Amino acid sequence: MSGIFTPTNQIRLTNVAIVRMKKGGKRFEIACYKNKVVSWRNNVEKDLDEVLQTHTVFLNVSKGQVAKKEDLVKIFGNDNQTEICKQILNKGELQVSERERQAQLGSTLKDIATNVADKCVNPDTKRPYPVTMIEKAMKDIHYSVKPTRNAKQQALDVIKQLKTVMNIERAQMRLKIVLPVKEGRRLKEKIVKLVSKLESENWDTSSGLDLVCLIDPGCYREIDDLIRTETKGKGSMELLNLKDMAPCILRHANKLLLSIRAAISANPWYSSIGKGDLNENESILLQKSLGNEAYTRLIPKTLDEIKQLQEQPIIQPKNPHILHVALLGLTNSGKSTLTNQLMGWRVCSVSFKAHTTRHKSKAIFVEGNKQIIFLDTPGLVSPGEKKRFKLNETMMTDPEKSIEEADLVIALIDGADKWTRVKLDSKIVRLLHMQKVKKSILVLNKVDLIRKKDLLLDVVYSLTNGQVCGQKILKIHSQPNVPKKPKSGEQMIRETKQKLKMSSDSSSEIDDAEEVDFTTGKWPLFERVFMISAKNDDGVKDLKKYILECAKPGLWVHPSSLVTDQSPSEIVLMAVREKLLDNLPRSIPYDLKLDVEMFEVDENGVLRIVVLVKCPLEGMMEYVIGGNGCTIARIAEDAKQELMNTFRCELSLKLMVIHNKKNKILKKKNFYNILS
Ligand SMILES: Nc1nc2c(ncn2[C@@H]2O[C@H](COP(=O)(O)OP(=O)(O)OP(=O)(O)O)[C@@H](O)[C@H]2O)c(=O)[nH]1
Ligand SMILES: [Mg+2]
Repeated sequence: MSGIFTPTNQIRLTNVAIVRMKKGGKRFEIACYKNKVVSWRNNVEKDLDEVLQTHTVFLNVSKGQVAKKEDLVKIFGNDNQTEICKQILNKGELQVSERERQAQLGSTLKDIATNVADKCVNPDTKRPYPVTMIEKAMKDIHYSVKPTRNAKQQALDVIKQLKTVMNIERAQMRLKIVLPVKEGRRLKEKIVKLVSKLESENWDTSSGLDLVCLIDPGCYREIDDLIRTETKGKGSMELLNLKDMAPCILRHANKLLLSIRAAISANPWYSSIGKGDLNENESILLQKSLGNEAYTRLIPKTLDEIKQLQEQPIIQPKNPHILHVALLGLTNSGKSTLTNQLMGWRVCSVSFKAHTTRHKSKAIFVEGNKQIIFLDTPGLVSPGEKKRFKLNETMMTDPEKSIEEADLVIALIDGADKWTRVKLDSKIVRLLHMQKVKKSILVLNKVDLIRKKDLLLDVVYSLTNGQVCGQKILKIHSQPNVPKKPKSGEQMIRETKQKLKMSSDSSSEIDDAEEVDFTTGKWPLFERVFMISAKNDDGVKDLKKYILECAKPGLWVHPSSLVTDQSPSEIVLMAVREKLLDNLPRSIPYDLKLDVEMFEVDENGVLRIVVLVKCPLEGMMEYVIGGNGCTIARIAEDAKQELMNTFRCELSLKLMVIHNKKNKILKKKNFYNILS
């Protein structure tokens, strides 16, 4: 008799996390769901069925070999599979692959950093640190993540250790304590010893003592115990504020400005530079009064903050300098990565997929008396690409507008892309030619990906036609390693037209080409060449130094607090789009429409955001949501982390996946939401 025989003691499982225990000279294993073992051990998950794939003890889970009853009785003293599973689950060793272990450690490190950022402030500014800064500091102190302890527990250890390298403290809680007269007299001293600052103290002969104080969150339990046990329920404690953070600095600056203006307006030297601007004397006075706070920079979250920022006057420093820098390059060359690195702040969205940036945006950097405005642009696109990726019209015109505004143009080339690095794209050459009076520099990015670095010299030679800043440069190899790429139809037509010296009404490129051939892929007028890795922050310091040196005397055009001209909802949509691009296959992310449904700051200062992800097809919704909602949960979590780094505050992000057209009908049926 033929057929496949499956032994009865063989069970096959997939996608399992195995926990192994050696006992009595034998090895026993249990099959669990991924990510659940640690939750069980930390008491977060209490339902055993959510952890165990099956209440069965195995000898080998991968081979599906079940343990024999007699072995269980001999070694564990009984054959109760559930009890033995529990023993193994609690004491056994969780088996993970090296890749999984690294991924787990990475995500725990991020969780710890988020917890620390959430709990702590810089005591000087009373403002929280961004998560990325905490992560970096944790790496600097070589903090080793313990996989068996949860992020919250480890965060407390990390805070202690971080205090040795940075100015960090737990954000204080504000409490109101009310005690009857007798208990007030008896306990006041004890309580005062436990608080870090007594803000107010009121005695009333009838109601008793009323204290408002700031405490370290670590002392909360002790104070609570003291009041409950010693007053036998007569005293009370109320949490007024979970975190004592700095008040909105903009309001402070504006109020101060009004009083300064009122005080000096009678003086003869008062003359305003322009509407809302400050003259030098006002600026100096305001800066003196505000100290470093005059430069507190933020991305506004509330309408109030937006309004205040818009109304904020431009405080001119002494001897102000300014520079507009446009970043030009093909999609994916790293323009947004470089902008973020130069800013030291995550302002722009970055993704490995093409066409992440959809609009030009400004990122404003301030150092000393210099204001640098970086103009991040969408990657240069041809009409064909615009149609294929359903891109908006502005993506064609934005780079041109930015370059018009710029004083310095950075042509950014992906140095690791062997197809695009051999020739400057004709769209770049055309734009450089349009504004050739402007200073331009060549920046080769992603050099971390290039093994043979000397090859870059040939690339530079070829892109600059062997000339930088009017000087000839040396050629190392006889011929750069230029791969032959099949010519596009568009390119062949252009070349044929040039050969025939035809001019076409429909193509402005060809019109312009009567004098210059943009297809040569060379630009001999670059002032400088830089080779960098924007991602690894390699060589970016030198580039930044050069940019700062290029700044020219001139009034600042934006208030010093302004970080970007993108609206908060634009930032949110871009961050969600970035993570959709990173996590969804093929062209799906390009077909999704996004809408901000809710954006508000709650009473605890937590930014609450809801974004609608609209799918044109029902089938697409499954991809976006993923099995058990895991894809959309990952996207929400990743986008949340990025947004916390941008807004530098706590936030919750909810993504709702809905059908684009049948919005109303399907809202109930196909509505999915994840709260992260
Ligand atoms: N290895 C490496 N990757 C980089 C570097 N700079 C950027 N990248 C990666 O390149 C990809 C594209 O980066 P972006 O900054 O989004 O590129 P962009 O030019 O703004 O792209 P668009 O907005 O689509 O025009 C991302 O995956 C980045 O992480 C680098 O120096 N080294
Ligand atoms: Mg970009």
